Amino acid sequence: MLDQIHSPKDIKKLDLVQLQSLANEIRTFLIETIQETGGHLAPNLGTIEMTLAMHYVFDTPNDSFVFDVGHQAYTHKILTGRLNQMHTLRQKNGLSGFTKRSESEHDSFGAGHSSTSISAALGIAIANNIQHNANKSIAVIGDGALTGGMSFEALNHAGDSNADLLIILNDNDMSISKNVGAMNKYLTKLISGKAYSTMKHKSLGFLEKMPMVHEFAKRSEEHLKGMVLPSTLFEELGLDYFGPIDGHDLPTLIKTLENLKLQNKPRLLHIITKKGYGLERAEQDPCKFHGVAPAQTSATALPSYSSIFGTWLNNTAKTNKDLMAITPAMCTGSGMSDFEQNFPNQYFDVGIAEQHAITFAGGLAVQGLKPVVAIYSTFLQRGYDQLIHDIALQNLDVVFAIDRAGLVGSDGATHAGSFDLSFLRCIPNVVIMAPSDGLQLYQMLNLAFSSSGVACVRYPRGVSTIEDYVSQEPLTMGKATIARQGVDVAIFAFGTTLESALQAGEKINATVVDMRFVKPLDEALILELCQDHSHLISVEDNAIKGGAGSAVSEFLHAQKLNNSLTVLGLPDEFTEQGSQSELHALYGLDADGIIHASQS
Ligand SMILES: Cc1ncc(C[n+]2csc(CCOP(=O)(O)OP(=O)(O)O)c2C)c(N)n1
Repeated sequence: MLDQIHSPKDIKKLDLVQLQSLANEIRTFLIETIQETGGHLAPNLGTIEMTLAMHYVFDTPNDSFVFDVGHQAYTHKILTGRLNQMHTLRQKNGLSGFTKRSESEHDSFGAGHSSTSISAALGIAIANNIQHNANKSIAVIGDGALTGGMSFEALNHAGDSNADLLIILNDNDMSISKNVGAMNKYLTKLISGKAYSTMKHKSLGFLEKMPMVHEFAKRSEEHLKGMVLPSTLFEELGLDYFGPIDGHDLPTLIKTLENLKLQNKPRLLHIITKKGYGLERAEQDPCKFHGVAPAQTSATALPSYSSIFGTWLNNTAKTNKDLMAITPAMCTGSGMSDFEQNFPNQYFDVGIAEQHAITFAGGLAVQGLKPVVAIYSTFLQRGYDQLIHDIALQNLDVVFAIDRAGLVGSDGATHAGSFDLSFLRCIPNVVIMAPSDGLQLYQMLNLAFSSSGVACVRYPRGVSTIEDYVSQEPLTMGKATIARQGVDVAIFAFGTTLESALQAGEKINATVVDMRFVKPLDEALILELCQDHSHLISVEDNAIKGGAGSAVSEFLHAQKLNNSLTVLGLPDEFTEQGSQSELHALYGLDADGIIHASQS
């Protein structure tokens, strides 16, 4: 049946039995395809029935679906004409792993970062109203994404509006790891038996005021679970609350959505789903199956940068009771699973709340504790003002362990850590270190932890080139080191671009410098090398604009030095998706790209 679905119109012709078989087919297809391509397996297995029901009842692209994060929208992609491209998922020139406006008219809002859906869908709903069209706007948000501050800001606005907005809360009790926080506990209480029993009574009264649905409500006992429950938190905020209902029960989903389609106030449908639904091992370990690697990923014994950070955290906490590690919902990805077990009193998963994570660290710091905020480069963008206003301006002692800096690969532009050097370098009081390997990462974390003020260590996704990395050998703040002596051409390599710089340096007999620090820059060494190197090349996996090469350029200009400088980095455009090595080649950051730059 799957082959016959070319657009959402095709599923509207199906009866319930056929829809159910289509759900099964999609499940089998997703399990097979995602294991090959890699991608968000467990989240997508949990949203098949919901998405089918949404497309059955509503009409995209006139009606708008806004999927939060967009990582659970594979069924939506399949139903909107992208089935035949699914094998290209997350690859260079292939389908995005998230919703993307340029990919389909059915993707009404692009995503990748969490907790934006209610804001965007509310904007669409209010625009629909202003433009006098009756199209529907639907946000799909997970219980994890609901922990993000923007969701609350949007609910605050939505509940006070008359917008024709439907929020579908996809509650699977999981973020990537187990979901956290008071809101999560509240949702659990809502779906408990106690809530159901009061709901049944109250909901019928509500429905009797609505003749169109009254008949239907009487018919369907199961549907009563989908009726309005006054006095939930959402009701108090001004939204009608419906549910909870079983998010894998297609008939109930369809009936409930048909009912909700008739309404035009801000309303929230709470559905309960199981992450990984239908695949036993994913249901058992939804965290592991949140995202899976492509089939042909080669196994390596080398440690990832995240795991090196995790080891450093464990080792350092043994002798530092003041160390407090904070993650905004990225425990596993940040290499903190062992730390969570070993040091539960020094560990805080604050939910998908980067802004809060940073200011919370500031609060710990003013009391003399030593916070370490583990955060992906791309998600640090969320906490930029907090970093400036709450941390740097007060020159608080906070370490930022910035993972996934530079090109991250198949997650694409939404997740690329392309900008951190640019946006950090301009903030006073901030030190920025970029290790060239795992050993240096360990040493830099030691240096960051022992120095006062704001210390950022940014490191990439992937594995270090070396196996042994635990070292108490101190590094000197702001000192670069010459990794290879050559003539005439000097390559200033920032971070892990050192490897390509050394390969290029061998070929063209260039001097290669492991810069280590972006701020403070080793100006003395640059001055020295300017004397007998006419051509300078800087290399970084960050935007050229404002990045580390810019820092070198600013310095040369200030010193009135005329050495020619070629700055290699990311161009002034959002980066592609693809493997990291494909992208390094594409942007001229591999050895060939550096050699090419030395010849121009
Ligand atoms: C701002 C931001 N921080 C962190 C992430 C990483 N992230 C992607 S999905 C996810 C969990 C989302 O949980 P939920 O909304 O419940 O969806 P589920 O995967 O459980 O369906 C997280 C933390 C992100 N995408 N955006």
